[in-house]
Amino acid sequence: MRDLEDLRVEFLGRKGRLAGLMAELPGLDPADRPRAGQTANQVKAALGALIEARQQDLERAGDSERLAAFDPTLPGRRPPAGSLHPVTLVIDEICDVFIGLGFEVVSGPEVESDWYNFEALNMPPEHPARDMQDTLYVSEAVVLRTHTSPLQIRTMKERTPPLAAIAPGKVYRRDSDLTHTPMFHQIEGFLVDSHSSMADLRGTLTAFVRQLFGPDTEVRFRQSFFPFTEPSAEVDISCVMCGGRGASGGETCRVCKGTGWVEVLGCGMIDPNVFRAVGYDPEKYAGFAFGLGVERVAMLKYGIGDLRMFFENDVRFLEQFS
Ligand code: 2U9
Repeated sequence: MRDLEDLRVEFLGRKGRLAGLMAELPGLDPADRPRAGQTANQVKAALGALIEARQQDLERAGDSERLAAFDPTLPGRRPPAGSLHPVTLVIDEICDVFIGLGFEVVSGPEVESDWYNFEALNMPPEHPARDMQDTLYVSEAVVLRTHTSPLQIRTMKERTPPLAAIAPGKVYRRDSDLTHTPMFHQIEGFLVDSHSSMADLRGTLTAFVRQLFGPDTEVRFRQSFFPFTEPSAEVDISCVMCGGRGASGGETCRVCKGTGWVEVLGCGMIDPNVFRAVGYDPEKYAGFAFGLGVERVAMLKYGIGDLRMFFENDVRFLEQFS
């Protein structure tokens, strides 16, 4: 192909041999000029046609060479299949653990009335958690749910104990910085029966974190406060990074900041006022509840350092979980 192009330039190019002959035409006897010009043009056309024909031959030969190299039995290229988002994977895994413990999974609306989101959960109008800073209001008494707790309220109102359910889903808060996003995922769970205690809560959550983070995981409960539970506690597990030593490779562990513990859950015994709001007699029933942030658990489980990764949808991040 290259040689052919060289030939074309040599004979037919702007400074080629034929152009050289043409340049000599004005010097010829005027009587000979027309015939010489005609002959030169015929030669030019004939050469052009020969080169063109040869070029086509060569191209066809190249095609059949490529065709001969083509193996039609090779498997095709698969289109990218996509994969489940790490938040979905963690929700599925947590649901599986609780289903195994006898819990059912409930779901419901993301836009809630003030009553379901706050009032029924022992958060009267002046309660600080209802502050405009935290809540995205749709209208005066309608909000984007700030937690999945309204699902438990709905379940209790519709049914009678014994009940054990978990409620996974999106929640919304007016919050946005390096460690908070206006939308994140929660899983809350609850159990109501004629007899249930803090010991049941402790046993359930210990079994849960050991299935999720491994059988050697240590658990500790610290007293805390939530409007909807009394007493309340926060649950720490031994650090997933350093195994509770507080350091790895001689350096202070960056996940637990050297404490050996990381917080994963909030929990408590359901407040009697919550039972009254749904029409349950607090003398007759007792129950426990707990809640966790899914992104936080996913960060601990997969060693993800930056919350924003979950929402950027960079395929290079997402395909690591398939
Ligand atoms: C009902 C009664 C009680 C759910 C609970 C927590 C403690 C808790 C946080 C964990 C991290 C929310 O995502 S987070 O910011 N949750 O600490 N949640 S007890 O208690 C309930 C729920 C429903 C009817």
